[in-house]
Amino acid sequence: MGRDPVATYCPLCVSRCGARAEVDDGVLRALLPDPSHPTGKAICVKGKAAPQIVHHESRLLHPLRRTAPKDADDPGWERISWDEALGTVAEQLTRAAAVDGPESVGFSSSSPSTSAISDAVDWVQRLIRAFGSPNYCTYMELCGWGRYLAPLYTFGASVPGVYLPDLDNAGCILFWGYNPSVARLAHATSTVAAVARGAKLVVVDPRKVGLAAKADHWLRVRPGTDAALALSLTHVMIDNGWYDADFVRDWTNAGDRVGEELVWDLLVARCAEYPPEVAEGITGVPAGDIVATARTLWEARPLAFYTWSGLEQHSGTTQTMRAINVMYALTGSLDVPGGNVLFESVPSNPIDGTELLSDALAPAVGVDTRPLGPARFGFVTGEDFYTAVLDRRIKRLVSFGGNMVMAHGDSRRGRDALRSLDFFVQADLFMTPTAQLADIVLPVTTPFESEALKIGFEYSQEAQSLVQLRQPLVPPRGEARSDLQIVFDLATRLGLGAHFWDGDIEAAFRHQLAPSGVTLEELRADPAGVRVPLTTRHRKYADTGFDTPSRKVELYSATLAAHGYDPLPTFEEPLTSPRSRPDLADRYPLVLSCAKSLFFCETQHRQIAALRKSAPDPHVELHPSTAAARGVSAGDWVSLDTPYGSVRARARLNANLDPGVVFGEHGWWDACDELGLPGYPPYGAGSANLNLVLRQTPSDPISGSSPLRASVCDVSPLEASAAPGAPTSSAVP
Ligand SMILES: Nc1nc2c(c(=O)[nH]1)N[C@H]1C(S)=C(S)[C@@H](COP(=O)(O)OP(=O)(O)OC[C@H]3O[C@@H](n4cnc5c(=O)[nH]c(N)nc54)[C@H](O)[C@@H]3O)O[C@H]1N2
Ligand SMILES: Nc1nc2c(c(=O)[nH]1)N[C@H]1C(S)=C(S)[C@@H](COP(=O)(O)OP(=O)(O)OC[C@H]3O[C@@H](n4cnc5c(=O)[nH]c(N)nc54)[C@H](O)[C@@H]3O)O[C@H]1N2
Ligand code: SF4
Ligand SMILES: [Mo]
Repeated sequence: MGRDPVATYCPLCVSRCGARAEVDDGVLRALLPDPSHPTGKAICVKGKAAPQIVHHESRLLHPLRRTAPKDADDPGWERISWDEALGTVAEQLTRAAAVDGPESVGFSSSSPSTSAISDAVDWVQRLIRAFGSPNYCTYMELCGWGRYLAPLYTFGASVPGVYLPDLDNAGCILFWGYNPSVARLAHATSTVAAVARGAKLVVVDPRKVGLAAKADHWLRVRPGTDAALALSLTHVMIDNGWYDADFVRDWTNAGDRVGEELVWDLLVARCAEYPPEVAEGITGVPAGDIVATARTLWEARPLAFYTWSGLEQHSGTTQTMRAINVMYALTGSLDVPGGNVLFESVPSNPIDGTELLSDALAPAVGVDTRPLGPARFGFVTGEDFYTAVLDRRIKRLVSFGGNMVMAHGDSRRGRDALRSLDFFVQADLFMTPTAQLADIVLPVTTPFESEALKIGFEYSQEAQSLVQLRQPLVPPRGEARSDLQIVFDLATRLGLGAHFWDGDIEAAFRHQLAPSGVTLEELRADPAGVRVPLTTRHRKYADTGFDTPSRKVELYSATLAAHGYDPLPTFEEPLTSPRSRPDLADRYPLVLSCAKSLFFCETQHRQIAALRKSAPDPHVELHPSTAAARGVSAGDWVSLDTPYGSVRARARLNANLDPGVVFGEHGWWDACDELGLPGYPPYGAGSANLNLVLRQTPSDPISGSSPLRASVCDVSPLEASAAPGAPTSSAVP
């Protein structure tokens, strides 16, 4: 490979930034921004650290087999060949399907928002469907429910997950429980440009972070009370006539009757329960700010909005999203220029295997208890997955990335569940607390060692028009293989080759691309990609209505009513907060939430020196007065205490926080040997694993979301002698 930078993109997180790579002698030297790429205006610190990730000494390089029992401190890893590894997996799965049915095999993957599994996730789904298991445990209930699935009950479509904010044309942008400055760089850069051209910005977040500093309104909501805020905003909008009456009349079910009552009157009455003064008492947002924000949302429309994980991990996530969706519907901004728009996409053949779903497919785990939840769409929640493993309905697990025990609440329960599996194979880049529980570990390439096809980059019509074949920049390290190669090889060994072009990935890409008119040869010739001209169509609902039972936007959902849920958006105090748990509030008076780190993706990257040097220790953020009352100073090691145990972190003081609110960080376990910085045990004393002291229950009754973001807690000083000392190895007990 030459020294000229190669056009590529970084798939390490959801932003998928266009980039140019400097490669020298089989070594990735640097990743640089590519302003000519629709997502390439900037590269974040993690992208800049890509060379260190690729070439890190602790990468997994060979397939491994466990030789010691699951509860042994040392799994006794033994190097095996790919043939033996995949042969064993295929044999285990074939036997499982014959003896217990394919549904006894669970599949899992990392979230495509935090990893390059986005390269392969549709193919993973195809494999699961071809194999015939209904049980795919990913993080939909923690990460995708509010954007993708809950809005189906309002709009019949994924708003804001697929109907993305048209930031280039928005009059007003609303980010609710979403911090793109950390989480999705390409959204952040477009928003900065939008604000510079005069768009209004509203940020709803308990912390004043990221774009909140630039916002016209920053609403400091008490964690988990967002539904009350949304209902109050809607109340103010209705009360003042700040809503699109034509859209409401023509395109929502406001005019339908429920018994004697008009849906509209029911909604008006529900919202009237939350006048701004009442909402202030619940949410902590001053009544005047609620009124002023409602005015801006209306007067500065079209409104483009995005919500994300600040709203996803709550006992009331679904109703919160319903409340925000209904408020959004009233602005009439859906699918209009500058609103949330479904951009046209390059025609391609779907490859996620939907056509392979058969009527004989067993029901997914959890569909009986939450019939409208993720299981309805083939996703098993972490809570339900652990239960099904512990009661032996699921006996085997095939996992493409994902650090399940660290990422789901109740890590100990996760460990016990994974230990009890008959067979568990994990494909990953690094050894993790989850991989440590596997029978076989498969080494996976970083995306910079592998090829992937990306059809559309989502953010805008321009971005959607780009098709790019990302080429390997450096050779695979050791014997590592891409997820795509593993899926295709495994499918062939399972006798499913007919659905996988007999293992020929190139033939599969050609099939996928066929309707686009773009060829693999064109893509290979230009690593920067090929653009297919596309024109946005707006107000597509005018063709056939919305994809809901009433063909309209459902302010009132008969589907929810039929299953015993409140058909109107509603607020319920978070079930784990001090107000809900007066029995615990004396001992644990503070509310604990959490947020992502700029420097790491979720539970990854603590071993990368270029990143860890900027964030050497786990932190907990608290108000200076809250700290002072507990004898805690900035930088002190503290104990973060919940009813389920204690973990450690360093205090960071933040005067913008509500004094009753504390923010933690999850994902701390790995050491950084290069900097001599310690790892932390995932389960025992001395742990810094936030999810060790959080629970999967009480979960959202509709979606099964875990309450990771509004739980009772307290903070106390940690004895100096108990503060982390000598580095522990990154090997996990
Ligand atoms: N750098 C980096 N980027 C990432 C990731 C990462 O780990 N690191 N992870 C990727 C993944 S998997 C995801 S899902 C996305 C998530 O992206 P985001 O959703 O932006 O991530 P968070 O920081 O968890 O949450 C967003 C904001 O919600 C706020 N928040 C917390 N509790 C509440 C609440 O109760 N109500 C409201 N209104 N806000 C609340 C937090 O203060 C935070 O600023 O990011 C992706 N990108
Ligand atoms: N308390 C708390 N818990 C949370 C969250 C939170 O905000 N707070 N966030 C939740 C959210 S939004 C999500 S999405 C989940 C994320 O949970 P996970 O999807 O488990 O994400 P990560 O922790 O980033 O772990 C990714 C794993 O996949 C591996 N990996 C990375 N890239 C690849 C690849 O290309 N192929 C393969 N095979 N493996 C790869 C990494 O080495 C790592 O082991 O965590 C959830 N857990
Ligand atoms: S934000 Fe950073 S990690 Fe994510 S895709 Fe862009 S450069 Fe890569
Ligand atoms: Mo996520």
